[in-house]
Order: sequence, then C-alpha cells, then structure tokens
Amino acid sequence: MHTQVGIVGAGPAGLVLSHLLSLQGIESVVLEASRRQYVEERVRAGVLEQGTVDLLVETGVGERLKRQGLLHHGIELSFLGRRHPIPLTELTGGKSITVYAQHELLKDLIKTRLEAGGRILFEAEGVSLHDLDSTTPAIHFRQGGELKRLSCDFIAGCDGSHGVCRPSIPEGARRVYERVYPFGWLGILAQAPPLSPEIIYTYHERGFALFSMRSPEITRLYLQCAPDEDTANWSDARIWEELDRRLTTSDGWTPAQGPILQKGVTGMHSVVIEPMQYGRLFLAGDAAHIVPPTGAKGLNLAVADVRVLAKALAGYYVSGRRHLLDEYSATCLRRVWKVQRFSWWMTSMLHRFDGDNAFDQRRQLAELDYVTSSRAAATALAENYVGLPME
Ligand code: RFL
Ligand code: PHB
Repeated sequence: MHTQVGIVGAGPAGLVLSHLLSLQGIESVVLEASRRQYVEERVRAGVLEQGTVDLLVETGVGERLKRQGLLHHGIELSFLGRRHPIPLTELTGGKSITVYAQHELLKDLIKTRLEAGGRILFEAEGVSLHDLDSTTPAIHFRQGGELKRLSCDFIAGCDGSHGVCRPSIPEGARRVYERVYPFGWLGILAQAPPLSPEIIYTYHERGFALFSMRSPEITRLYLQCAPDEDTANWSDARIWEELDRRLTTSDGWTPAQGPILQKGVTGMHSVVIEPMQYGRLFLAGDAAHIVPPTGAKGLNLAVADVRVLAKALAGYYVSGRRHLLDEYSATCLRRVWKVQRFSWWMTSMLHRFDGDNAFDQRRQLAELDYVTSSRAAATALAENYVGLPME
C-alpha cells in the first residue's frame, strides 16, 4: 500500500488533517488503534474557538455543528460567592465560542471522510514508524491479525499523548518541556438542564469547579481533585454535595441536579515537544503538546497545527516548494507557547495548590478581581479564549 500522507490517529488532529488534504486533492490513509464506536463515544472537549468553527463551516463539516452547537458570547468567573461576566464578543470585536462535544465533531468528520471515499482503518494494531529520515518512510501495523506496510511520502503523527509517533523521534533529536500539576479534574455528564446560560469557572477555597453544558438537557461539570483520584470514592451524592458547595453563589444560584451519566478523572499537565518534526514525520495535536484543560485549548490547538501542516503539504504538492514544511515546527510553536502560557495562567489563577499560604490565596483573589474589573485585563483573557488569530 502507498499513500501520499500516512496519518496515525483518528482524533481531531488526524481527521481534520485528512479532510483538509482531501480538499487539496492530496491522498491520505488514517490508521486508528481504537474501534470506530469508541472514537465516536469518548467524552472529552467541548469548547470550540471562533476560528475552529469558521474553518469547519467553510470546509463543509459544520452543518450539524451550526445547528446543534451552543453559541456563547461570554463566560463567567466566580469567586467569593459572586459571578462576574467576561463578555467575550464585546471585548473581541464580535468573536464568540461554540460548545459542541468533541465526539460529535469526530462523528461528523468520520462521516464526511468516508462519504468522500477517504480511508480510515480502525483497529490498526501495533503501529510502528520506519525510515523517517529517508524519502520513503513507512508505517507497519496489524489489522485482523495480518501484518501490513503502508509506504508514504510523509507521516503525520496525530496519535495523542500516549501514541507511538512522539517516541519515534530519536531521543537526541527532541527536547521535552514539561510541568505536572498536583491535581486533576473529576468530570461528569449529568442529565440536568444547564441553569446558567454561560460556562462558569469557579475559584473556591475547597478547590476549582467548572460548570459547562452539552445541550439544553445535559450539564457538564468538573471538580478539582487529586491527580490519581479514584472515581469509586465519589458516589453521586458526594459529587453533587461538593459541586453545590463550590458552585452555589450568594444570590442562591446552584446547578440543577440529575442522574450522572458518565464520570472520569483527568490528570493535568503541560508538555511541549521540540521540534515538532523529524525527517518526514510531523507531529500535530496532543502528540506534540498537552495543555491543562482550564483554557479549553487542546482540540483547538490540534486544529491550528493541522491547518499549518495542510497548507505546507499543499505547498509541496501543488508548487513543489518545501519551505513551509521546513518551517512547520517553528510556525506552530509560536502559537503553542502562547496557548501554553494562557492555559497555565488560567490554571494557576483558578486552582488551589497544596502548600499555598494565605498570601498566595489573597494574590489569586486579587488577580480575579483585576481580571473582572479591568477592561484591559478582561480583553487579554477574552482574545486568548476565543482564539488568537492564525498567522
Ligand atoms: P486525540 O484526541 O487523543 O486523538 C489521538 C487518536 O490517536 C489514537 N491512537 C493511535 N492510533 C494508532 N496507533 C497508535 N499507536 C495510537 N495511539 C493513539 C487514539 O485512539 C486517538 O483516537 O489527539 P488529538 O487529535 O491531538 O486531539 C487532541 C484533543 O483530543 C485534546 O487536546 C482535547 O480533548 C483537550 N480538551 C479540550 N480541548 C479544547 O480545545 N476545548 C476543551 O473544552 C477541552 N476540554 C479536553 C477538555 C480534554 C479533556 N480530557 C479528558 C483530557 C476536557 C477534558 C476533560
Ligand atoms: C467542557 O465543556 O468540557 C469544558 C469547558 C471549558 C473548559 C474545559 C472543558 O475549560
């Protein structure tokens, strides 16, 4: 088997890349370790930047997103029992964000690719990369017990933070920048109407809490917890009690409760791999970097990477120019580090850190007070949250 671009991973990065390449007449094969159903049901991100939505709509995969996505013109920051609006649209000259579940977007992308004759091979096991520094790299894998070889012009490593592509770059040819946070998020989906129209980020002495939503019937909520928290220790009653304590504001607002449909714990860390390319391998999305979810940036950053990569590959195939490919990592990393900074800042401002003293807590509250009372500070948050412009 041969293809122009071999893509490892059918997450947002791999599928958006395959879609963008096909629009340029560039052929790709996507190799995905999991079953299609797993990919289409795994609950993860929810917030799409304006630029992500625009790209999906302009390229013909935004029809359901436009219909079912929830358009938001602001978010709220809550502390000391009061909620404070950050009017995103007003502060950014008209930009907004859309809440639409990542797995719903993946369903749309998979359907679009398959209908266009695209090849996505699910349950591709034992993927390994070969001859990355030659002009004929290859991917070996097993499918249905059979060993297969896909030779490619280029390989896109879109297989997330636990994939095989990142470690395929020889250790001496990559540098890893990392920060681990001493906490995680316990996330739930609840069958309950979201009683606030906006996403609410809450700083509380018992720890951070986040109120979000998926539809007029489904609320998505998160609690700061230990990084290795066992969900078995969290009965539904305990989760609601803790959410109530952290989210209830002095005007009496509290989230509606309902049956909990799903529970999961995510550790929080920041990672960047430099450079994001080696020979004919290009890393994109979580394979190249991880951000803590407090800025709602991971999926959006994955999409930003593959926009750059699709353009660079089109430059190569259409006009035979290599320079955009050569500059891929440097171009992406400028955005990556700004997004890392923003995600770290949101995380540091909103979470309780073990070992923090009363000074640190007063400083966090002063920061929240500043961000919610200074138009300049609120604008800085807003322009990052809706998404920095693409270069
Ligand atoms: P993904 O989504 O992890 O996809 C990688 C795919 O590769 C497959 N794979 C392999 N395939 C073949 N061979 C192998 N050896 C393979 N190893 C792995 C995997 O099965 C998978 O299908 O990476 P990608 O495409 O880079 O996308 C990144 C995003 O998924 C991630 O950054 C976001 O979910 C992060 N995130 C958020 N991002 C946002 O932009 N907005 C948000 O609101 C937001 N909220 C979140 C989040 C992530 C969260 N968790 C659970 C980590 C909220 C949470 C709780
Ligand atoms: C979500 O709705 O899942 C969500 C919202 C905001 C975040 C992270 C996740 O920062």
